[in-house]
Amino acid sequence: MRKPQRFMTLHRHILEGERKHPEATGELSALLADLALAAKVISLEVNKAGLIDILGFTGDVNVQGEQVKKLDVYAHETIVSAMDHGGHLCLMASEEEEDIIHIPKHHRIGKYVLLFDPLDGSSNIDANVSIGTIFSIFKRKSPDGTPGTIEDALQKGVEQVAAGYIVYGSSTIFVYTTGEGVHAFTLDPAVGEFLLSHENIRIPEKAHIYSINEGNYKYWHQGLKNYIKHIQDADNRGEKPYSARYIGSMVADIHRNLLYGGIFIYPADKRNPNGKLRLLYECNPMAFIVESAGGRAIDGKRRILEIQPEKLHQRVPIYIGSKEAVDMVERFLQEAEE
Ligand code: AHM
Ligand code: MG
Repeated sequence: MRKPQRFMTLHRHILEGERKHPEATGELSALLADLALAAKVISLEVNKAGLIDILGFTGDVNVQGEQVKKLDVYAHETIVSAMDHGGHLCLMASEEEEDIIHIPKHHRIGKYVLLFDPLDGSSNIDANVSIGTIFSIFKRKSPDGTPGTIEDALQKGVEQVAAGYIVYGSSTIFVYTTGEGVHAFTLDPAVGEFLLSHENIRIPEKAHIYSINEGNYKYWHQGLKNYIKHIQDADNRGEKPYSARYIGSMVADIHRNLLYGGIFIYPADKRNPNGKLRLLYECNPMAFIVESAGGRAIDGKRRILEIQPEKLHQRVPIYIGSKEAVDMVERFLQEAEE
């Protein structure tokens, strides 16, 4: 990782990236800038989460007589209203909404598609644990100028033109890639800007952290049980032992593993043959980011990015992180099947 230049804002970084591509129209940059604004608004609200009770916002109506929204609904609505009139999108889809979201009439219809999970890990909010927004951007397949169709949303992850996440943690960090390096920007709340804090992140090839909900052990398939046992025994083989770290908030778990090296697993098990996490809103964007940082992401057999989505809210198992670790779990899963 190169030491960042000082005072490189997210906006400037995106523009400089775009200048390397003379064919670029500036639309993707503008779209990412709109998303960064939505992230700042959500971050402000996340930081106030614990105050709702203290300030007497009981029930559903706050002191101004406004409806108090659940934070995930608030995040969803913030992103939709920040993005639907920019003129860059032909449609959106959100984990919080069943169907695709069309661009309202009278707004320009653009050439990009935005898929997002507005507030992932929202069960952690009340405990002040990190949560995040995840996004994925594609170019449309349908003809320009027409309203987008579901086929625009159901593209393989390899077609992504950009993806990223925002983690609302001890600080707010915006991480994005256009496939050429993964970069992180930390929000300076005083100036209200995301400033470059980690340029060209490379995930360490070896993992020393594993992240999985071990409470589900009895439902796991044998290959996964064997793999977890194997890494827990690392020190018996004279190797550095693994640490278990599981926040239960995918954005925070993957962000940490991206920086320190690790594997995050949400497997298929005997109860849930497709795991829990969503291909379009969680797994594809994270797979694009982690692969762009030198890691791997599979569903056990296939590369996540090569799965053809069949429906908007499709779930897939995921094994994602440091390359060597994903290679190894893949071998254990295969061996148990033979
Ligand atoms: P959500 O989209 O309802 O917030 O659920 C997704 C979250 C992920 O952030 C996290 O990795 C996972 O659910 C944790 O699930 P579990 O509690 O089953 O371990
Ligand atoms: Mg989610």
